Amino acid sequence: MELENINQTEKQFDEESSSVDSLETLESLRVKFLGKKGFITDIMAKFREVPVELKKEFGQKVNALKNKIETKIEEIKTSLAQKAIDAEIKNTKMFDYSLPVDTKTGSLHPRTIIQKQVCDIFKNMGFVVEDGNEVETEYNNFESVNVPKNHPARDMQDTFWLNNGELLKTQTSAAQNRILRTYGPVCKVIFPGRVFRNEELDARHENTFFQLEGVVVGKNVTVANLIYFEKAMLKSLFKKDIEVRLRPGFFPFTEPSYELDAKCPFCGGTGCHTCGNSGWLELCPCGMIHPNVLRMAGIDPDEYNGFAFGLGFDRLVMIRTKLDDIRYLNSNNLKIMSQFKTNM
Ligand code: FA5
Repeated sequence: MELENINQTEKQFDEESSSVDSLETLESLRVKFLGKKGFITDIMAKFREVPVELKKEFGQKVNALKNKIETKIEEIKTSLAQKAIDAEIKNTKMFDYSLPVDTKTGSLHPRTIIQKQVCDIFKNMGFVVEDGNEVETEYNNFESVNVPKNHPARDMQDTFWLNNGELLKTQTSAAQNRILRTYGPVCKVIFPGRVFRNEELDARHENTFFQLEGVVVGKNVTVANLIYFEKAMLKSLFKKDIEVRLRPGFFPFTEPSYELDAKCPFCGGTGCHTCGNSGWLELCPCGMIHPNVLRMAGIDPDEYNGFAFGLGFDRLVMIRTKLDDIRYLNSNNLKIMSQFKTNM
């Protein structure tokens, strides 16, 4: 009778296990047959009632059935897991290497693009393109361009000083002395670079921005030459005449000094927050190189003269790209930066 019960249970398990299609039904099956109140526990509880001569056979058969059920349940579990993986793979869009490339290409920073364009324009006018350091000596940044210690002009540029007495250059003019020594006395050189000033930030002011400086030294160089080069550069860059104005300025390294402003392209000159309501963007301070600066670079000011300019490069990029806030240029804001392509 008890042996018959084992056979019945096995038959029932075979039937029910053949239709299991989920982990939930498998778990119910396991509880039904192997759980504390399951069939196998029930059968084992009857061991005491089995006649002695059948006990051995009964014990072996129950153990065999228990092992079979455990093994089968593990098999079904593995097979269900595999089916789940197969279904996931089937539903996943696989990478097809034969499809045409659909990747977003990056673009250069607008500052990089426009710097290349401006450098090319100056190169076409016979200028050499040079470089400068970002960490500079006090001598190069100030003294060599006629700004001695305690000169009030030092206050015009709030300086980041380093512990070793050097500084983050506040102006590209810091490279003038080295460049004039290297290329002078007859030369045409531009030198773009990043400069640093401890300034309050607003739509026109950054603490880390770019300038593009230029020097021309020769015999009988005039202010008319300076204006010609500036206008030629702007015309070439904007492909049209840009309205500019020249007003007197002051720089210790130039005499006379001027400020070249461009008409604000955002408001057309009526005044807006980008131009500080003045209608003009201060773009390019410039002037005739001070004799002291030439002298300190080993050039005789009685024989040679020249002009220098220090284009506010980020302001130029703003005008060219119609960005109304200089802070975007250092923001790494891809939404904005990715709009500018190499062919702009
Ligand atoms: C100078 O730095 C001079 N070295 C320029 C110069 C060179 C004059 C050679 C004469 C001869 P200034 O401090 O004005 O000058 O700065 C030059 C330009 O940099 C400004 O016209 C402006 O366009 C830009 N600029 C100045 N401060 C900032 C700032 N905080 N953020 C962005 N641009 C600035």
